[in-house]
Amino acid sequence: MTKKKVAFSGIQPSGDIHVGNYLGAIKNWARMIDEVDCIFCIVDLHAITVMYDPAEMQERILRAAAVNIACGLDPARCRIFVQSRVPEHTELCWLLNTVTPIGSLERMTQFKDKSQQQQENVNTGLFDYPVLMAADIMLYKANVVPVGDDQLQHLELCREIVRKFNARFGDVFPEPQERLSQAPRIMGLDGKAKMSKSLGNHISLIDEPDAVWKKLAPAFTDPARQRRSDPGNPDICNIFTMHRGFSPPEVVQRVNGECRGAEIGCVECKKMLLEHMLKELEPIRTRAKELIAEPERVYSALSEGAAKCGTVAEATMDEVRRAMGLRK
Ligand code: AQP
Repeated sequence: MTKKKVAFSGIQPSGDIHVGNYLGAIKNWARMIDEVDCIFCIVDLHAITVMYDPAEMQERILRAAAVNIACGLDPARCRIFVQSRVPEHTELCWLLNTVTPIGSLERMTQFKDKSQQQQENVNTGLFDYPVLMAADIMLYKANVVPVGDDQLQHLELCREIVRKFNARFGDVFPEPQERLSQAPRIMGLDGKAKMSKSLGNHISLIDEPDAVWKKLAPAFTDPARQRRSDPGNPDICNIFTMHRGFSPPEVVQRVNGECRGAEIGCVECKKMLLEHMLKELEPIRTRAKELIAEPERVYSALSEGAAKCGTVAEATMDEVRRAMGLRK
């Protein structure tokens, strides 16, 4: 029997998980769950590289785990755990630091963007974030990494680290490949930057229907559409990108044609999106809220996931320490 490929994915407990995370990553993860050996990690050690309130962190982790499970990451069919519960992630990060060129880290656009956003807290962890991400992936010898396109540069760096490590210490790690979804970049509702937990430009997966409409109604569309009679270009409209993620093909086709022909206004288009978005998100919201109300069930799934991942992580670290001459 051929061994299943291993997929690793992470999500930061840095705020409420949103439609961008869902269409760009989580929906894809849930689809892969039976095809590959899936490992999903709530990456709390990444989330502390920005300012945060320690009193809120455990609640954020619970919510992130509950939402992911509600999206279909069934702990009976995959491993889901919290990063800081498997200390080998940070040990491997340190070892990989010794083969990672500073120049490569300096080129990372996420570091540059986040440094701009938090000029009072440009910390070493933020700079080293991509090496910890490489460690997350390499610890499980993952072959596949499903991500949104904002993470492609980090993944390219991970492959560089794999090549440098293997060239120096022997062939220990495979080179992981990305798997993008059909909507690898969802823009924020204001159209200025990608939809992010921390930029206040998102629709959360657990927002109530009224709140979703309140955010969707004023959302940025194709600026060429000043009046209903102005023809639009769905290819550059974030609302259309979300239609492709949520609406059935016949609705996507209709919106595409009617927007170009100015037969439909942006409000009508958004109302159609709302209907299909809510249809898909309603069961997720209900299930996530049930799980948040039963934290012990979530914590028990996370502990089980950490125990299973810990065993794999220990074996990899044993191999790495030997390869690097740190053990006989
Ligand atoms: N806007 C997006 N469109 C498509 N995919 C996205 N992802 C994030 N934003 C979008 C993908 O979601 C997965 C988990 O992301 P993350 O939590 O690890 O970190 P992030 O990319 O930094 O997400 P946020 O929401 O923007 O968080 P903050 O504001 O905390 O930085 C990843 O696969 C990511 O590509």
